[in-house]
Amino acid sequence: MTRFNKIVQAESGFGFIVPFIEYVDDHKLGPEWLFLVFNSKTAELLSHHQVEIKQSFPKEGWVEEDPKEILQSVYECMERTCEKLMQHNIDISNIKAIGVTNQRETTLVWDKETGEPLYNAIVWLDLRTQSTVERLINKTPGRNKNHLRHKTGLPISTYFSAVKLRWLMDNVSEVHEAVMSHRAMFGTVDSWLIWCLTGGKSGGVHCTDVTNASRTMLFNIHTMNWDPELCKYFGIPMEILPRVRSSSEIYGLMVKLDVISNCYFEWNQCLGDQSAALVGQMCFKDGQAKNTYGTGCFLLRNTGSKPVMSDHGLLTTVAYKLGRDKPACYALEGSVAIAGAVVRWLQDNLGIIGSSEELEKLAASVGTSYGCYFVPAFSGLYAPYWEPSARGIICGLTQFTNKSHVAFAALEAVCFQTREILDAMNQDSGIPLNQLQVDGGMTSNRLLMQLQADILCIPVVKPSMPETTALGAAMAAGAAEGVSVWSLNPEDLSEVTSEKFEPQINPEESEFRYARWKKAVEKSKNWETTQPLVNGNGELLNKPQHVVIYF
Ligand SMILES: *[C@@H]1O[C@H](CO)[C@@H](O)[C@H](O)[C@H]1NC(C)=O
Ligand SMILES: *[C@@H]1O[C@H](CO)[C@@H](O)[C@H](O)[C@H]1NC(C)=O
Ligand SMILES: *[C@H]1O[C@H](CO)[C@@H](O)[C@H](O)[C@H]1NC(C)=O
Repeated sequence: MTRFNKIVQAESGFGFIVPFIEYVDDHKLGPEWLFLVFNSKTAELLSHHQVEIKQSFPKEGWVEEDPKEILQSVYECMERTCEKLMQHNIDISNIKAIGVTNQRETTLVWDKETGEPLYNAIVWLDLRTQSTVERLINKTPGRNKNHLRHKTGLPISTYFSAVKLRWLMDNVSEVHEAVMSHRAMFGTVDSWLIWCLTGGKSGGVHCTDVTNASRTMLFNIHTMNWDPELCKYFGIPMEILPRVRSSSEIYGLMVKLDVISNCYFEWNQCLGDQSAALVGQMCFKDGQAKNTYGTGCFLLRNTGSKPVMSDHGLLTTVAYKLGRDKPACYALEGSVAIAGAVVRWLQDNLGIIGSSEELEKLAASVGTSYGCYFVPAFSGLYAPYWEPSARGIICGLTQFTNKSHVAFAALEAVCFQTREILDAMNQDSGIPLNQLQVDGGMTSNRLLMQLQADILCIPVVKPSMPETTALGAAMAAGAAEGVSVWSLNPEDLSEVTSEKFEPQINPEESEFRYARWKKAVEKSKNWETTQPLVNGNGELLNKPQHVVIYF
């Protein structure tokens, strides 16, 4: 059992246990569900269980998950966790609230009368809606992908739920019919779980929180409501949308499950995974930022009660709203598509390493890339470039270069990409960040953390406790009105113990390397063209490729 440092004090101080359901997509494993139970007095992890779930890839660029498997794996996690708690003589009737963290954007539609999902969940990084997105953008004045940004904070992209939902209504007859006959319910994974766990077809609660809603493209981040104009734009009937709630309140009473005897869960709560990490990292103040290193990287910077519209390709998103009457807090967000994924690529596609630990060893053995730069633009470049035609390159190779240098360059690439987003954030907000808080699977790589500090020229701070996202969700659940086993007042929170990586190279060297990286990025651009290549007889030589991700 992992012991966490004491970081929060319970208001009532009785050590209630606050579990949450967590979705993890680390770079080492497939996605999995966890059920974790914390002691709300000591923030100690009491017990947990995890179950891996499958993703299917029916066509190139398509990514799906089975909603029933998601639900089953959550049930299994809960059951096993409760068994473990009972083995340790912990009274599970102390469980007062459940939180959930999951991916945003992933889109589900189910039938409220039968309780059955009508199609697989379409996962956030699925690219099937590319042509829909292109069509929508072509229809906007000036072919402007930022046409809806003033309301949503988002560019029109395959990333967000609205286009996925549109695709389901157009292409899946069961979904179409259910929508026509008023039986359809739409939701992200959290909505699906809450609905099922609060009774499903017999009175389940259909809701989501503001952070998930803000990533559908149907939600107005200023009014904090579903927007009738946006719904009309995408042709989506508002009756299928979940009710939008704050990130920390009681959503409903959990039904007693067959699988868990003697276990009465009372409340539900949700918080977006990235936002949960922000809460778990105690980034409550305007200007604080954190980076989560997983398959990709997600940087969030708290901008307080004010939504800041980005001029540098970042997303404006709702970070959290901790209570029904509490103000919403906004964030600027930037994503690096390929971070941990580059480690997997070196392992699975090139076979030059056997594990991610080996990568760190190899890279550490040389301590330099020896002038080698690796731009992993496997699916184009994201923020701040938005160059869908870019492709990955490894450049600066010499006779001397070996796999250790390439390994080092791969780690550096994660750091350079983070710096690019941070620079964009600094420009948008006008105030440079003075330290970066980090979490996620890759932060166990100490070399990476040191490199990150060197390349950013600011300290990188890593909490000693790894499960910050989970703890954030549990804290929001525990702080909900009517539960109140945790206080989220900054004065009540003691300092998180953390490890700090200070920059160790001089800023000139850092700038020099960053400038070289930028040069490498330039070389990666304009590689893949969407123009089909035609031979002398007008025959197609290659199939047109549309690996285009708009932001
Ligand atoms: C989905 O529906 C759209 C609009 O009707 C159509 O253009 C597209 O070809 C369909 N895609 C698939 C995979 O069926
Ligand atoms: C790569 O080259 C460096 C410098 O010559 C050397 O120290 C290192 O062991 C080499 N690594 C591999 C895997 O050959
Ligand atoms: C919304 O999406 C995020 C994914 O980032 C998830 O963690 C959260 O639990 C979802 N739902 C709610 C109600 O918060």
